[in-house]
Amino acid sequence: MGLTLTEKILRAHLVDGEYVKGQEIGIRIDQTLTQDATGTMAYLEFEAIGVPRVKTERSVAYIDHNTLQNGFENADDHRFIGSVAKKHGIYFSRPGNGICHQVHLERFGIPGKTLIGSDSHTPTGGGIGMIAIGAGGLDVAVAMGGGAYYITCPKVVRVELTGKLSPWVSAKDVILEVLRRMSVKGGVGKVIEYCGEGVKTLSVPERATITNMGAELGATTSIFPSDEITKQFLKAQCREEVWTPLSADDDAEYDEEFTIDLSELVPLAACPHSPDNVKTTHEIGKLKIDQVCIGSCTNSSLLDMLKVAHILKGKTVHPDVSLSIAPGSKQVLNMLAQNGALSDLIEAGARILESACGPCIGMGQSPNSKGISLRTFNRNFEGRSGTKDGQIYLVSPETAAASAITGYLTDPRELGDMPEFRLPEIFTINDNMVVPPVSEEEMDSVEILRGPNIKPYPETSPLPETIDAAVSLKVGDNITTDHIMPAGAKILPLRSNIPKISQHCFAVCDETFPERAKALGKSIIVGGSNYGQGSSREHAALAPLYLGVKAVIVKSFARIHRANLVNAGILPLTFVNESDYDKISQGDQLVLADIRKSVEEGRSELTVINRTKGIEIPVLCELSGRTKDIILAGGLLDYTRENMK
Ligand code: MIC
Ligand code: SF4
Repeated sequence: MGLTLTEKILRAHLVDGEYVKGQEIGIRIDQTLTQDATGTMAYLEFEAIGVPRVKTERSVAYIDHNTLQNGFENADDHRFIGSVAKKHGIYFSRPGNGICHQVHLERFGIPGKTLIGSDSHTPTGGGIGMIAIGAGGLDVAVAMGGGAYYITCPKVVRVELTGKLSPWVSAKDVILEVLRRMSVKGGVGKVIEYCGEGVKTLSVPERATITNMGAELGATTSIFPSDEITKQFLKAQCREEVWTPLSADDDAEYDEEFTIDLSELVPLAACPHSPDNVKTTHEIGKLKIDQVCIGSCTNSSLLDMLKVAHILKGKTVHPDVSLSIAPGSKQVLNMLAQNGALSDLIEAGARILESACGPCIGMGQSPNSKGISLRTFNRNFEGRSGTKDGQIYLVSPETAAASAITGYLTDPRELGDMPEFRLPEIFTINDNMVVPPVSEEEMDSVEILRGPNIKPYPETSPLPETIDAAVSLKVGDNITTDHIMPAGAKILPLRSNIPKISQHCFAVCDETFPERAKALGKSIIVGGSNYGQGSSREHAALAPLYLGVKAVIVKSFARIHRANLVNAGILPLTFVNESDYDKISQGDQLVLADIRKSVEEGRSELTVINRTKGIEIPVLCELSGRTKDIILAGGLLDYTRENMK
């Protein structure tokens, strides 16, 4: 039996465990990336681990999220990250150089390599045939120190692409179709592998749009083969030498498969407030809009921007619409300037933003009250835009640009004939905004620049004998990390200060939570299914840790958040019977008796005693040998330190 591409790469990197689906495996990590909103904490953790130089083949620290500097905090964090990078062997991509995933694809990604990044959209690298996975900052810190990265050995889904996209239908519509079919939890425990004749019709930036937004499926990652098109892209980036051909064997067996005929796809949109709430633009109808934002790591490539510039050329943005555009990297912005397309955008009235995440993470451009905003981004969770009642629709750049002119949601096919958009034979290469690290001999001369807002990792403690604590919060299904630890321009500057940022924990659901949790001293959170979906931010675990949360009991977890809870030493439990969710109320006093002994003995079926209601509830505590030891030690940091002695 042949192998899937996923299995080939994972097997070649296997350093711990057996390649058995559903079991935990440890893989060697070739490359890492961090961004600034998760980076300060990741580098504090790296320092705490105490390895002097990164042991990866390539590690890059990007500054792209916290680029609004309306106070000293973000600028201090940038300086801190820059100094750590310089000292410890990490390349530093300065603010202005672009969004981590876009730049990494252009300048650093290598087919067949493994990459983990402290950002959930790291799977963008799958567009050139990498196994690229989003992870918590601490996992990235451990990988930089040479440690393995652990995942559940995934199932592999084959998505066969046939046909060719119709004019003005876009890669974004492909991934929105996959989301419509699989939902935001359909990818949990799986890698999505794209195959078939249709793959050859998609350029690397198009493939990267699809793998990027595979994060919204909850998938471990997504991957395309590395073929002649990949080679061309790398050649145009003057990196042809890193190319290798990679694909699945013809007789590879998959766990699931389905086909998408690209020629049948039509322009789609994800409606508020979930990326899988997908409808055709026709089903939604002539929706009047207030704002259009084009950019983000999903859709900010040169190809996307050239299409947008073509649509806007000679037109004016509708008087009722504010259009902002953030090209994904300095390379993209520079090439738009060189070929004149930037002028088309400016002439039309677009508000050009710096090459960064910007509005995608609520760093500016929040829409007006109840504002309807079309965005080429990947997430439309409630409140994420910074406007609580904002209505965000996720669309392709083509749909976004066409709508910016008409003032209502517009099917871009109404634009008529589409010219052929080609990637350049050669991109403009200038890595002058990437600072290389100093040599090992010089590292002692580098001073680490620590600003006053940078506070240490919160205190941890080993798993106690018994957990006897009240439920400080009960929430429903599909709680995102944007609910647990909101982002946005006001809160993001606190990412390096856990005591302060924890005051905003669960602000979207219940503003009284932090105070209540602190007053209780120790507590438990109860949630529904797909708890913790969305980002990789470990702050969604570190803030609860700081506030005394000892365990989280839910119907099901999203992958990265569950790992972050374990890393923070918080016990992740699931209901054996989902209906038992109804048997616990906020405020109930719960007991997990002899929990330390049970975990030590590796017992997975445990009983929670609800003392308030006088009932017992069975829960699952599914920990592998390694995660068991991490929980017992009080988290991954303590575990790693102990194991490195
Ligand atoms: C996001 O898109 O939600 C973010 C901001 O990039 C996060 C990381 C973070 O919260 O810093 C992600 O996707 O992991
Ligand atoms: Fe940045 Fe948005 Fe991409 Fe997250 S999803 S990395 S905030 S552009």
